[in-house]
Amino acid sequence: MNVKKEEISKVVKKAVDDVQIIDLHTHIFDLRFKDLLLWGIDDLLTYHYLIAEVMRFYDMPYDEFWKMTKTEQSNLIWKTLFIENSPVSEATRGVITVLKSVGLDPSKRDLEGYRRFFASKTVEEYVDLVFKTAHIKYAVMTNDPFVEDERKVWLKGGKPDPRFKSALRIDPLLVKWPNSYLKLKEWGYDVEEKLTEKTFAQIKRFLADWIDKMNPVYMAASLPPEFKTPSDNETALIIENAIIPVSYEKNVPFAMMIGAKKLSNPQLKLAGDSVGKADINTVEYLARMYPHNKFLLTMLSRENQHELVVAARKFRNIHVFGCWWFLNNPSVVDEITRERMEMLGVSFTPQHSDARVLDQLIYKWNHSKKVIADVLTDKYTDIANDGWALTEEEIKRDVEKLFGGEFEAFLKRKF
Ligand code: HDL
Ligand code: ZN
Repeated sequence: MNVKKEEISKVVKKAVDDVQIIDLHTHIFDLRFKDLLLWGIDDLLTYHYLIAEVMRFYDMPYDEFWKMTKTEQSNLIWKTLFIENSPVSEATRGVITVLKSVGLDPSKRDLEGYRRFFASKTVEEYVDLVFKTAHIKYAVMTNDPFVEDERKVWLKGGKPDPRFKSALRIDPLLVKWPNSYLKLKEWGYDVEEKLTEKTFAQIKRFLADWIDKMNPVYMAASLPPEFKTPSDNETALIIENAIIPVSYEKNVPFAMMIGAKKLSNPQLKLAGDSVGKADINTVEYLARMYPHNKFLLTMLSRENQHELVVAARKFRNIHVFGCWWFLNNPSVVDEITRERMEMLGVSFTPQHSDARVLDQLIYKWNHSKKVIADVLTDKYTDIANDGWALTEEEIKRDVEKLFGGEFEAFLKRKF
């Protein structure tokens, strides 16, 4: 490594270590939501990624696993993925990163001792510990008004924790309309299954009501690989006739998370979703047809990544974020972050954690920051070697943009 690179690497590492992170997509909850917030070793070990991985080592019927208690599942995962086989996958490695980061000794392999540590913590203490350890300024939740346990918390109200912001998640509205229109009727919205002007107006009222209630940073939906607009299917019609107008009127961006193939293996339940290449023409159509709307975009297929970056170059109302789900592995995060930076500079958000278990904020960010810092160091070294004199302040400025500053700037823009 030449001298310049070592010096630059030190400055980049410090800036990335110190930056207060905006985590713009997670599945964690503030304390109003009580048991919906998952945390601690047994929730870490029974993360659906590890359930998919552990089942690969057994021929037991899936139901035999599902009948186990959480502790039994956790014990099986620990034995299989950590003791009988080395924890070299990203999700198993993540558990070790968490144990070490909260002051436990992974070399002890003492699952019962780890359980005693987490049992000694209150959830309030642990939220503080995790946010401090992971340097999280705030995390954006995933808030679905169609989930009864969540809905009742929103209806009750209560003081939000400023470290948790909301995102209005509307998958059921878009991909399960034949069911969700009945829920809207029950809640007092005069909709019918047929998508008439009146029904669109009532869907817009529903969205506006929930935006007023949640004050979301954005509206979001996970959309399948076959998602297409323009189209006369319900998903496309509701997006163009309800989501997009409300998104503009309320200045609440629409986050499209495209490429998730739901329940490819239904026997794995939440762990059963897969991935498919989606149609970038749909993304470009929406950005082109609605230039005053703001779209957050993440796509699940590695094969969509390069064309998504090109689309973002063409449409400034697209903000690309995260290496989502099956892409959140160091080898892929490195490739995607490099191609994004090479075509977008710092006008994107390289990562979100997608944490489902509070503790995962620690490992998902620890692992991603290492990769992002390496990419930045290489890019800075390239220009420094050609005479571009960088200052520490400029590196700090760029890092703050990449870890949420540019996202917040995008939210403020009016196209
Ligand atoms: O739809 C989503 O937000 C996905 O992130 C799913 O929740 C998925 O199960 C997941 O947790 N991916 O990391
Ligand atoms: Zn998610």
